Amino acid sequence: MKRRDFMNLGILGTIGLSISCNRNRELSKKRELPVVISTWKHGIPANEKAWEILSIGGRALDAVEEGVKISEADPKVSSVGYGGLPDREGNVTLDACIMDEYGNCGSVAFLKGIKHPISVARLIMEKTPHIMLVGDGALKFALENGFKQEDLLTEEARNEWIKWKTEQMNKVNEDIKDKLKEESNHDTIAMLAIDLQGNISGACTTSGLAWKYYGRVGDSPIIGAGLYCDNDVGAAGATGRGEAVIKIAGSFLIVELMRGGMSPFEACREAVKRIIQKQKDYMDFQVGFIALNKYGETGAYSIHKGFEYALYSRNVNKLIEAEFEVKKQI
Ligand code: SD4
Repeated sequence: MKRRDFMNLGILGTIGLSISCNRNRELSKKRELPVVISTWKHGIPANEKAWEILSIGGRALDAVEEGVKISEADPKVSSVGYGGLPDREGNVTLDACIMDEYGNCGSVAFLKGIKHPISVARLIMEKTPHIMLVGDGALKFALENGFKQEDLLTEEARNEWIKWKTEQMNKVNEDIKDKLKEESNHDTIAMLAIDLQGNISGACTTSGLAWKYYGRVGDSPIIGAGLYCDNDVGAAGATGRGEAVIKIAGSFLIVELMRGGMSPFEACREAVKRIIQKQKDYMDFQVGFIALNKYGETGAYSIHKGFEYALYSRNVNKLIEAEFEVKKQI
């Protein structure tokens, strides 16, 4: 490279940097905190709970934990906690993770019989030298720390499972037999919040895909896939087919794209495009992302039409349909 070209590049770089610094200064002045964003319609009551904490100056970490507990306890939410649809053998197995403003995180996977896996994840984060406990180990830890074991399979979820099993037995085609039911099972809650102090935390909790294999773990408890937070930049969370999200380290990717200057919306869209470019079967599954940056800006994007998210900011809690790449709704 010639010296002059090199100097021109240097000047362009400086101009770019100063434009982005100006934008950041403007955003900093305008930011209105707190803000909480979460996936799907049941994010509305979850946001409501989170807002009670955020609006009185509470910590984002407490807000996201208490917020998602509303979905975990709701038997009508068929992809989270109590009332979640079981695996193919009839077991409700739960995955969850949480991350705070210092980059601490905790996670549980393949946990059975505990209604609030998010609180177990938080306890692992705060009370152990570890990040992730799974299966029997996670259950043992929960019971030793005062959590109660209960049957999380509701009558409705059990009936759905029996219906699914009967349908499978009547099918001759092996391919169809092995297909997971996910089209109507996209209710995982990922919640991101920024508090009045400007600190960011996130939580993600799910019963995973219905009729999954026994022992299957999705993206939701995987730090960087189902959830990621960086207090200097922002946070992201995911819903939909976990395998697709893990393959691109979805939430980490979005935070890194925001670090590079993208808005939350642009970063979510770029992550969806990444899935579409590399995963040829994207017409068969849904993935939706939400993101929040340190200025309180939010964004979302999904592969298919139909992904909704709940946004509580400036004292208004509303349900918004995300923009999407493909019109076909699944
Ligand atoms: C999983 N991502 O276990 C979860 C499922 C989901 O809304 O998001 N459902 O793959």
